[in-house]
Amino acid sequence: MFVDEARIFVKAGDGGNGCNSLEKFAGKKYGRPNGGDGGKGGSVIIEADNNKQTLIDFRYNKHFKATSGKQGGSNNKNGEDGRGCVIKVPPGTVIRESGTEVLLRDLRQAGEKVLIARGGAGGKGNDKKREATLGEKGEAKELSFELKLVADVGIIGYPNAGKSTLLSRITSAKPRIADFPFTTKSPILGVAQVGDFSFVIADIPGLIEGAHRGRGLGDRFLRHIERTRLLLHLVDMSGIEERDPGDSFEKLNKELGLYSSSLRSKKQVVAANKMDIPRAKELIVGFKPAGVKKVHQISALTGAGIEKLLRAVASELRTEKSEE
Ligand SMILES: Nc1nc2c(ncn2[C@@H]2O[C@H](COP(=O)(O)OP(=O)(O)OP(=O)(O)O)[C@@H](O)[C@H]2O)c(=O)[nH]1
Ligand SMILES: [Mg+2]
Repeated sequence: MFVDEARIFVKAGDGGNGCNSLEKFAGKKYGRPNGGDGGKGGSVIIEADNNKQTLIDFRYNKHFKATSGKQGGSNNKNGEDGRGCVIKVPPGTVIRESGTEVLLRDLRQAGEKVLIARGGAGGKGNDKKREATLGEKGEAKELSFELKLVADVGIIGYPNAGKSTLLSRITSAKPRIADFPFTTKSPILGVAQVGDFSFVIADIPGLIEGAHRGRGLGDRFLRHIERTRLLLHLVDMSGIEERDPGDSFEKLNKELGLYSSSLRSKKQVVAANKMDIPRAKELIVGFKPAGVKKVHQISALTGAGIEKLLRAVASELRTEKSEE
């Protein structure tokens, strides 16, 4: 199951209390203070890890606690520090404070980590203070996670347009392909290679008009292409679905705009798919979407035109990179 939202609770360890203790000497009325310090509480750390692909781990396991520091002892013995707790999340996890939704951190790359709840400092023993002090409380937080996959290119299109077929042809990913809409139920990533250049491409469930109102599988998967640098807009040119390709193209872009203006303004490479079907050759003549300089004619099934399409995508990504 693909889970891309989660809510968890974290609690850092409390600091151990300082110790009040007096070293007794024979014949002396007052002893020398020798209470040790309390140990520090462990902190909670969140780390992005490539072995994690979704937030499914957090469906049932929602509470994470670091251990508290031990109390100080007599003979100037300091308490042991608490152990930290490391939570692993997939790269692309956005961490917010639950409720306020204040952004705490966006962990994009594997290995990136953040200290999210600090352990409490240990109290001082009476060997340092007149009176031993209490340990501080460790921070406690409720967090919300949102996973936004990190891909360079996102494939968008109506259900059945051939998005998964294309992904399976250009990467080693093995998405389900079938002759009915909404075959793909969750995003899938693959790595495409063009010469020595490679990029990550995401296949997401098909979109339909009204997706922003929840029609079809809705627009909830669009978050996974929000961070792409380029969209590959795949249009079914076969006419099998009784859809006019030009009309579909416009409608899908409208849906993108209704979701977010930044998604709508993302650069698109447009490809007409299923060009192996004779009817597609007739329909392509009338397919002149406004503002689109080139429409790549491909067949994800036979592989025709794919090589050229990939080179165009790679070159767009390269120019964009050099502009950065
Ligand atoms: N003739 C022909 N059929 C194709 C081509 N590309 C895909 N198909 C067929 O179209 C159907 C849908 O393909 P998918 O790749 O599952 O489509 P999708 O866009 O991923 O669909 P959803 O996951 O439902 O959004 C399958 O039966 C494919 O075999 C093509 O270039 N030519
Ligand atoms: Mg699919």
